Amino acid sequence: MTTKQRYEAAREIYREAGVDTDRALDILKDVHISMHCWQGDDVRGFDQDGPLSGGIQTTGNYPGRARTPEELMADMDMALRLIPGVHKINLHASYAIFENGEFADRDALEPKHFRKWVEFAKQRGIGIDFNPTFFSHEKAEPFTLSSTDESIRQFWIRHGQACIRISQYFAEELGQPCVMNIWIPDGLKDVPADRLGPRARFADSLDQILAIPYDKTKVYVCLESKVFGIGMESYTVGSSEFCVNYAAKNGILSLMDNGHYHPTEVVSDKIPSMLLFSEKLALHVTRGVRWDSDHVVLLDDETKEIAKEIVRNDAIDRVFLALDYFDASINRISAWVVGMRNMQKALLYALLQPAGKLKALQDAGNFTELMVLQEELKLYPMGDVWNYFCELYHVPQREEWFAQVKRYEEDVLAKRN
Ligand code: RNT
Ligand code: ZN
Repeated sequence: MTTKQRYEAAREIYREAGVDTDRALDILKDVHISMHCWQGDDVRGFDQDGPLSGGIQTTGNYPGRARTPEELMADMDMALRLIPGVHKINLHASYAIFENGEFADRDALEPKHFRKWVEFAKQRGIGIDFNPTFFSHEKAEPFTLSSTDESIRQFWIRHGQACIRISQYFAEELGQPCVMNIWIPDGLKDVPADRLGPRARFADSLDQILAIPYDKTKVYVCLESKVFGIGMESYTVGSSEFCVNYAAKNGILSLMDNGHYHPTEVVSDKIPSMLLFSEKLALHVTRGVRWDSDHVVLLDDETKEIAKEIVRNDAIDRVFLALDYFDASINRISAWVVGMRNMQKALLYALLQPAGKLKALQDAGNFTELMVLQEELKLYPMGDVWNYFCELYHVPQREEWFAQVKRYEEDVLAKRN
């Protein structure tokens, strides 16, 4: 049987369950996911040689890490070729590209330092999202926007402001909004004597960053919270309550990273509450494993639940989806492709649920039938629908894409050392 014939058979099975697979694929093709550049080089960036700091860590030293902008761009291209649809790329300020021997510190970054990224995005017809980099820098230890040292705090405020200008440049050049996410690693390893002071300074710093003029229809500033970091186990300045309240009060977006909460807390459950009170929401989709918050996204239950909350609440246009993980122990291009395709599969899974029927069962108190149907739907032939989607958008089906990554590893990655 051809892929199309399999799809047609699957379409019939879903149709009987009240699901329109053609419509699902039509919606899925328009979902743009922001692919994080930092998976390609273990979050090193191009503006300094120091270690990765901020309580985040990559482990492993799989060969072939991108060492230059050209290598990173080539690797991202390779990944994007294997992912159906049109997506965005997500950059950090530390990925500035300095030309002709010049250098600018984080507080002096300008749009021109990202000219090559704009060129890259333009040629591929994709957008760019952005992140100020408040880590991996000599001035980032131990505090940034919550520092008691006024000159350090001002340095990072200028960095935030510079990043807003760069984000607006991306939006204007590329004709699509830029999501700019602020995350700071500030926190304490052990029991604080003052939890309020750092947060008050952080709030004031954010006020100063946001005080510069910018176009809110072009730049969506977000604030990402976190419950812990390595070396910041006892206290983070940017806690969940801080970030959600600050964002709501100041007209910016909350960004929820599903690796940043207590272990039994799930972002999927937070999404509908956020949607009730905020017009837009941003997500970092990732996978927490014990102490780590940044494993490659799998097609696991929580990823599917996140997708369901977005899809069945009709919020595809209100939720900005980005991936955030970094694994240096496996082929880095595969890490991207697996995560991106899994996010799409999770969305497809959600789109293939008879949402109205399931909701009616819940509302009517038919919990037995609700469970029966939800469980049976898990083995419906989604794979045949997914493969057809891959065929439609000219990317390899099933694990066939991996042959291309292997070849690229032999031809390109293995030659880097
Ligand atoms: C860290 C945050 C943050 C970073 C990236 C590199 O815990 O999740 O989003 O991972 O900005
Ligand atoms: Zn994150």
